[in-house]
Amino acid sequence: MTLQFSELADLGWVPFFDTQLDQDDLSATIPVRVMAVHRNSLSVQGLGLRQIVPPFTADPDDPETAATIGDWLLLDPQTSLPQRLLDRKSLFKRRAAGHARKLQLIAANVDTLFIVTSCNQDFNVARLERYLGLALEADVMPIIVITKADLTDDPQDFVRRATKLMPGLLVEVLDARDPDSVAVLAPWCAVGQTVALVGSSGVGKSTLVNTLTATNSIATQGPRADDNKGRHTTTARALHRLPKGGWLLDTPGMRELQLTDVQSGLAEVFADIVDLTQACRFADCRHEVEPGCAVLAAVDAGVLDAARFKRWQKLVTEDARNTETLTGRRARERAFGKMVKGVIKDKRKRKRN
Ligand SMILES: Nc1nc2c(ncn2[C@@H]2O[C@H](COP(=O)(O)OP(=O)(O)OP(=O)(O)O)[C@@H](O)[C@H]2O)c(=O)[nH]1
Ligand SMILES: [Mg+2]
Ligand SMILES: [Zn+2]
Repeated sequence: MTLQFSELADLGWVPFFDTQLDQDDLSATIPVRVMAVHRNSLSVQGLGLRQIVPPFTADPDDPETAATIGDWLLLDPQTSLPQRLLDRKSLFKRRAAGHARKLQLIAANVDTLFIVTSCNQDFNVARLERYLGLALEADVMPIIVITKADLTDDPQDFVRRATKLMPGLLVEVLDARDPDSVAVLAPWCAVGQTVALVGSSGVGKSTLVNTLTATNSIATQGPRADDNKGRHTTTARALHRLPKGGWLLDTPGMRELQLTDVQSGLAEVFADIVDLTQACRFADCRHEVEPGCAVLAAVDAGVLDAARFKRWQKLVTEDARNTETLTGRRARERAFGKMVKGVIKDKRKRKRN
């Protein structure tokens, strides 16, 4: 069963979402995409429909089921209230800084992540690997976009170094100010495609967005004072239409994405090392001093780059630390939530009797 509406495809609807609907859903509800998130409401868009609806969480016990930007919802046409959150193709999430480390959803159903760096001192393979881990963890296809090609004699050297990060990785080098140069990104900006950008300050993200959208709607930034005030030129969380028909995610949250819960993403970036660990003599090998360590052997034999191995170790340690504390906390929070619910139920029962 397929929804034959090109307008939905325009919004990013694909068969993956069709398969989640039965005949009743189709006749009784309207699929809409969350196009913008406001403090206390969502802007949604569907077939000939633009509307503001209240926030929606499918399972109050699970913060991951809160509708976020890019999500697809089924609306009840009578009440205009969201009824259901469709499964996502991809999800960016992060743990907020600070003590509670609350889960924040950044965006759902992004197809492509442009990992932006430039042909200068910003180019840093360890940082790129982190971003790759984030993309793969979120189930989003990463593309390395290297800007400022015009400022170096040998842009291809940067391409070579980036391409080595992962087998099959796509890398583009360009001048972010030049529409002809930026045109290489067109395939990922076409109708129905949703793209997002990450990268350090000053690499040219806003410049790239301006060129992609052929406007000056998103301010580029010159050097600025180092207090963080006024730093986030773009504060809305919204999907913006690209001239090629795709959607560009614009949210400050992408800036704060960090390395939490990204084991599987990292395992993909460093698949070769993970494979090697299978051959270590001890299942709990830490690849430090253990006899029969296949990873150390590969480094010794010159098959595995020692610096890359070090970066992997550092990422894995960091991730383990983050995840461990989170799992513990989450379990406690769940237990507490259940307890509170139980008490409330109890009270209600007693009142009724
Ligand atoms: N020569 C050259 N300059 C560029 C290129 N891309 C960006 N710039 C310049 O680099 C500076 C920073 O670019 P922005 O687009 O503001 O960088 P940004 O990534 O948005 O930075 P934040 O918003 O701070 O995260 C601007 O002066 C741009 O004009 C490029 O490909 N070539
Ligand atoms: Mg910017
Ligand atoms: Zn080992």
